[in-house]
Amino acid sequence: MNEPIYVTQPVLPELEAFIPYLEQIWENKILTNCGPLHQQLEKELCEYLDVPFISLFNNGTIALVTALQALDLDQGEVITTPYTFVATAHSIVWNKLKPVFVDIDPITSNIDPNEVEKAITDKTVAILPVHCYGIPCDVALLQKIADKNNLKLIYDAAHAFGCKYQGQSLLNYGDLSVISFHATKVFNTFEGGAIVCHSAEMKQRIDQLKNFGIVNETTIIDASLNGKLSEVHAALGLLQLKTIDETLEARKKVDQIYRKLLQDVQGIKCISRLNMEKDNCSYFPIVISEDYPLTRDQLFEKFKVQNVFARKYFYPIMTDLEIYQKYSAETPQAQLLSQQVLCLPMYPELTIEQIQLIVNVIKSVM
Ligand code: T4K
Repeated sequence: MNEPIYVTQPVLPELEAFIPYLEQIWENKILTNCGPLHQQLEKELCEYLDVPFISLFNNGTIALVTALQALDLDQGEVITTPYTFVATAHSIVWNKLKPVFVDIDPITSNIDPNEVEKAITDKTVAILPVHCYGIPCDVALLQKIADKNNLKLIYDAAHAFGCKYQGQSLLNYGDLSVISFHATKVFNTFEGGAIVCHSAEMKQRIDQLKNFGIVNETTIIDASLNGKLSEVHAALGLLQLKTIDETLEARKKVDQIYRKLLQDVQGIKCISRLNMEKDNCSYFPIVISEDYPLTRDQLFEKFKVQNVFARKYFYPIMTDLEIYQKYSAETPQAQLLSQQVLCLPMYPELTIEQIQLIVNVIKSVM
């Protein structure tokens, strides 16, 4: 039996390279609260990602919660996609806002701007789309809708580290963008995340909110969380940045090989990535239609027998989860995609032999 192949495997630097950073931390005894490594990582990330301001967080979820809080939204409705990870919806509810789920465009798997427009009411305060799998949303149209209706636009860009689209970082669109640096992401700091914003004033507000709302010893601006990234995590980020271009290049190769080997398999469609100046190939989702001899769930089980652990990102959709059923909505495209999608293993160290094995499992029933 082959070694287990998981949906992803984190990239890690050489352990020896990490030691000097730990020695520095041990030496100066600054462990957290936006120390020197934290500041350096913010600076280097702004340069690498080509974004004006970034605030690091201990994970993407707290960053999402804080992003919504930072915009001071009056209690109301936030239009979002049901085809996502639960953190997107949780962040809305944590802010005592009401999620309004609308359907997706099945080609991109992202929120459908026409459906967004239809769902706007006088209670709507913001739109929270997700660049699912790192595939850009229709950023131009969404901005137009947000401007026309005076709504805030916050992107859940958890999957979109390093993507460039239509001449700039994908993270520059909207009022705020939130990234995740979780172990399963393209760029990881074990756990971590960040908010990208457009002004020094907003960065200052976010930095205060991620530190309990502290302005100074006697002033607290809001009841907010502790979202700070530690110095150890920041150190790892600095090291990961040194090899990120190689990481992205390796992912692209895996993506290309899969596409080539799967191009003629009846009933299997690889979700296309839009034409981007820079893509991160963060996931490799395939859609299994009725023309394929097995259902998605049967293929998922068949993989498991072969020690291959593909994942159903994203199934079930939010409105099918018991906790979100009270926000139910008609979203047939999201429903269908969630029943047909399977994310294949995708990470830089996946070998040609492993890709071949995965493809053979798919082809073996033809
Ligand atoms: N918004 C969106 C759209 C998101 O997708 C996410 C997170 C967020 C917001 C929130 O960001 P964070 O707060 O997480 O920063 C994973 C991740 O935990 C989660 O970060 C991610 N999205 C989501 C899509 O997937 P699981 O429960 O599927 O992960 P898990 O533990 O089953 O890991 C998958 C595979 O990865 C494992 O089978 C093996 C491998 N793995 C995983 C970990 C954690 C490793 O090899 N090493 C590891 O340390 O949720």
